[in-house]
Amino acid sequence: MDQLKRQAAARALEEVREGMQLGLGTGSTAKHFVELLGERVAAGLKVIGVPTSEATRLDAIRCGVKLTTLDEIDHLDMTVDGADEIDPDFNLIKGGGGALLREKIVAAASDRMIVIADDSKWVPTLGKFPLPIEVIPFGLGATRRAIEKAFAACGVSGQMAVRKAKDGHVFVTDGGHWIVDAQLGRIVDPPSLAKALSAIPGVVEHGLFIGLASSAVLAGGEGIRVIE
Ligand code: ABF
Repeated sequence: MDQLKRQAAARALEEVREGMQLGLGTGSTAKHFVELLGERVAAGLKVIGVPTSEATRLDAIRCGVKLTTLDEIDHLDMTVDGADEIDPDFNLIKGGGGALLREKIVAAASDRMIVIADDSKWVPTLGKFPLPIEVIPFGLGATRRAIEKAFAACGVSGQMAVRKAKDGHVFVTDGGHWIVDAQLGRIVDPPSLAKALSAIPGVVEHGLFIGLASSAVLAGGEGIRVIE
């Protein structure tokens, strides 16, 4: 599986050109991309990156990839990031790694977003993977009730749980927020659900990425598939 992820990362690397400003994703597949990019940088390629998490920031530094911020530059040419699920309309679920807020800010500032993944992430309908929703801890009860109403209005329902870290404490995002994971099973209308969740005051961001990805590089037993 790790080999497949590295192959997808290597294929996305072929899209990188000299001088590009790149969004650097988070997760095990994106980590391969950062490492392979680091090899190209060591060989003389000049690019600059904006990381989508503290983990990726540290990886990029370790790999010798020069970094900047979205305050210092006004756009990104391309973002390369992983996903938890991808549907045929390029709607995504992201956030299993907890970095969805920065990932979405970076993707939205990019001219293109390439999703890299092993082909188990390609699904006919989103929702088997629990939908991460980043929330403000204050007033969480009210926020959860509002989320339930949004689910009902969009024809979905399911259990919600505040994400825990490995040590058993509440998982805290890079932005200092919490994540609620919702087991929805099947999201019939991802754009409508995305809109409804974004309208809730206590929701900082959610893991539905709609209209952001422009292509997917999927690695499977039969090789690499690029879907555009
Ligand atoms: C990030 O990492 C996330 O949005 C997604 O949750 C996860 C995918 O991880 P992996 O590449 O390790 O499967 O892209």
